[in-house]
Parts: sequence; C-alpha cells; structure tokens
Amino acid sequence: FVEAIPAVRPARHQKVEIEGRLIAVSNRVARPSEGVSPGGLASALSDALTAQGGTWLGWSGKTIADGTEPDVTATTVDDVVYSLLDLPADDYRGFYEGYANAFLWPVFHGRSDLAVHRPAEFRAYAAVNRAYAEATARIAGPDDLVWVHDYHFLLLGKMLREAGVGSTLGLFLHIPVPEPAAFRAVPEARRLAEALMHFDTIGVQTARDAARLAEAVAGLGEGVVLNRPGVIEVRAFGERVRIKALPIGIDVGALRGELYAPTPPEVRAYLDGLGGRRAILGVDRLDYSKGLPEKLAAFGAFLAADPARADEVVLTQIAPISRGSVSAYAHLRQEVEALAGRINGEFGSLSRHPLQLLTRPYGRRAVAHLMAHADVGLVTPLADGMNLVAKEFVAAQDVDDPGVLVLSRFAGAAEAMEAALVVDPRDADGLASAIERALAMPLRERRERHRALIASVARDDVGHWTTQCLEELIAAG
Ligand code: GDG
Repeated sequence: FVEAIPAVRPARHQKVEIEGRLIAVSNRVARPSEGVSPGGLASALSDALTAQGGTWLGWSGKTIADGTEPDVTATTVDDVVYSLLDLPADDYRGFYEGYANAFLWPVFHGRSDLAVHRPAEFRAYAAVNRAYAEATARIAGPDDLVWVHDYHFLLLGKMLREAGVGSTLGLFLHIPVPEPAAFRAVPEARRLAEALMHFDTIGVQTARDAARLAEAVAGLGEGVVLNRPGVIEVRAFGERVRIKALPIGIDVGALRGELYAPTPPEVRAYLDGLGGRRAILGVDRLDYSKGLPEKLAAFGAFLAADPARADEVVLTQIAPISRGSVSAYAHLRQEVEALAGRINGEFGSLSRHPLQLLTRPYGRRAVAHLMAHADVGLVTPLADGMNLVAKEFVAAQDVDDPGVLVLSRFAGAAEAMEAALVVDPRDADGLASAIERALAMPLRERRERHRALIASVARDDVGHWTTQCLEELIAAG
C-alpha cells in the first residue's frame, strides 16, 4: 500500500547562505560514529549541520570527578565538528536530573505540584550553563550563528555575552511555555527572564507559547511587548528579543522509507495475533506530561460501556521508561502499571487481553510499521510542546485506507491539526466516545481528514523548520 504515497518533497534541509558558521548547542549530541538512528531533534540537527557545516556542542555522555574543570574533546566528521564536554558528575546530575528535569520540566508542563526545587541544583544548572558558555566562547566568531536548544540552557544567552561572544544567538524551546503566573512563581524567574533577553531570537512551538513567553518575560522586566506580523518583540531589562512560533516537523520521507522495508518479524507476529481485532496504538515516553493514566482510564471507560469490545479491539501502548531516576517518573510507572493490570484483570479473558502495555523501547522501523497498521492513533498529552508522534502517525498511514488520529487539544501539534479528532484527555467519557467514533468512522471521512492532515505534516516538515529557524537567526542578527 505504500505505493499510494502523496508526492512530498524531500525533508532534507536545503543549505541557507550564512556569513559565518553554524554552532548548534544541545544537551545530547548524535555522532554518526555511534551508529544509532537518532530520534526527532537529533536527526534534525544532524541534517542541518551536515547541510550547513559547522559545530555541534553538547555533552559527551561522560562525567568527571567533582571539582575538575570541564573538558572538551573535538572530532571532525566531514564538515561537522563535534565538540563534546565532559562535565563534573555532581554538576551534571544537579543540572540534568535536578533543575532541568525535576524542576523546569514540570513547571513548564503545568505541573508545578510535581516540581522539586533545590537551590544547589540551580547552582549546578548555572555551572553547567557557564561551562557551555566558555566552551562556545572558544570557538564562536562574530559572524557565526549560535543555535541553542531547549530548557537546559535558559541562562546561556546572558552567559555567552558575558564570555564575550558577539555571534547572533538563538534559542529554540521544544517544550510548552506555562501560564505567566506559573513562570513568575519560579524562585529564579527574574534571573531566567533577564538571561533570556540576551538571546537575539527565541523560537517556540506555537503562537500561544510565543504570547505567553513574551508576557512572562516582559512582566518580570517591566518591559513592553510589541506584536508585529508573525513575530513578537519584547523590550525589557535594557535588551530586546524576537519571539517567534516555529513549529517543528518530522522527516516524512525517512518515516515512509521505513515502510518500504519488510515488516519486522515481531510486528508481523503481532499483526497475525490480532486475529481480526482492531488495533489502537499509543507511543509515548513514560512521562506524566503524556496523559497515560488518562488514556488508560478512558480506554477502561470505553470497554466498560460494552465489555464485548474487549474481544474486538486491542490498545497497544508503547511507553518506554524515561528519566527513571527522577521520583515522579517512578510513581507514574507504578500508577500506569496498576491501571493496566486492573483493565486487563477486569476485561480480559482466558485467551485475550485488551491492553498491551510495553515499557521497553522499540526500533524506529517497528514503530513505523505499528503506526501504519493501526486503525486509531491515541495521542493524549496533558501538555506537550509539539508531539511528533501525532505527525508520524499521520505520515505512516495508507492514504487510501487511513487510520484515525485522536489528538489532545493540549499538544502543540493540535494548533495545525484540526482535522484530527481533537479531545480533552481529562474528560474520560469524551475520550472514550472519540475512540468509539474513530473506530466507526466511514472511509470517506477518514480519507478527507487524512488528506488535510498529511498536507500540513508534509508541508511543515523538519527541513522546512530548520530553514525557517536559520532564516529567523539571520533576520535577528
Ligand atoms: C520533546 C517535546 C516536541 C517514542 N517511543 C519510541 C520512539 N519514540 C519516538 C517517537 C517520537 C519521539 O520519540 C518522541 O517525540 P515527541 O515529540 O512525541 O515527544 P518528546 O520526547 O517529549 O519531545 C515535544 C519534541 O521535543 C520535538 O521538539 O515535539 O513536545 O516534549 O519521534 O516516535 N521511537 C522508537 N522507539 C520507541 O519505543 N524508535
């Protein structure tokens, strides 16, 4: 069926003319020598750097003794220099597991109730940002574009300027921006806002995030917000910054390419085992932002409405364990496993279980084939910057007989994916009805909705995103 693919242009990033070099900064770096196929962000950056040439600065994956100076090792592959930092173990833990993932992540996802704030972890976060600023200062020239990624580096703009970097500085925030009141409640809010103002441009996933960030930062700095077409300018703390919505996309061609390969044996065995049951699929990191308990509860409500359904459908939920050393994630795992056990206990039979919860990661090809063969994709986060799974599910469908995407209105992806069945995942009965509606949807409606969705997913792909980000960096310089 993959013959019926819509004509999409290749997602490869087309080189943009820049005067200097591109320097990308992110916590994780995907080196070609590692031989792993990188996920969303890593493959987008890898693609951009391969087309542009430049340097990718990030963590080496190694920690060194506490109190030791961070160490940088550079290796060059083709036109890309990989500059990798070894960081002191305590600093890295406080920065990554601590301030970034146990504090900023929940606050930015509207879960301040789960946020753990420890002053020592903020100090570690600042120390790691400082180490990155110093490593960048050693390589960045005035004509270079420094493209920083995500909530791990909110202080980096100011620290780069303090380290004497004169390059154009851009930040892309992959996660959602919280309500301004939640941002203001962060003990270091003023310091973060002031540091953010030293970037020349900040990209976010949605127009809503751009407006929220502008309001929060301007409010903290008694500044002003100027709305211009397609971009917001904030003037505060004696600086100015552009804030722009630049929604990230996927590599449609690469994903469809996986579908040309033979179906992996374990997926084939799974499909054979369905025995006529309809397949509902979820693919989410095991993260409290992804709405997994809500999804399972709604599936339970869907089964409870007619227990015979337990013989007619199966929900396969791939939920690889993530950030297992952060305590909120360990609790979530217990909660989700308990719910899954209860649903199977109540609705399963001697021969069949309506729910498969799989907490191991699966290969990219297996995931692509699972998506292609699913009747319904359930993407139900409570908060999500974008959510690439929603776009991947659409891209994997057979255009002649497409499955139906059920999508949370709280995913950034929902801003451009109105043709999905858009739901509020907190409403279990509403979500259960959406599952029912998706399973019953006539072919004609499925095709119409899919046509609208694939058009936007293919147009706003990852190559388009990269080009737009670089053009915005140039415009901001
Ligand atoms: C952050 C933001 C934003 C998942 N399980 C497996 C697997 N995956 C892949 C998916 C998808 C990726 O991981 C997850 O991307 P998401 O966008 O859904 O979510 P986050 O990881 O939270 O990403 C998010 C994104 O950054 C980009 O800006 O969209 O909002 O939170 O590609 O397919 N892949 C494989 N096996 C798995 O088990 N191979």
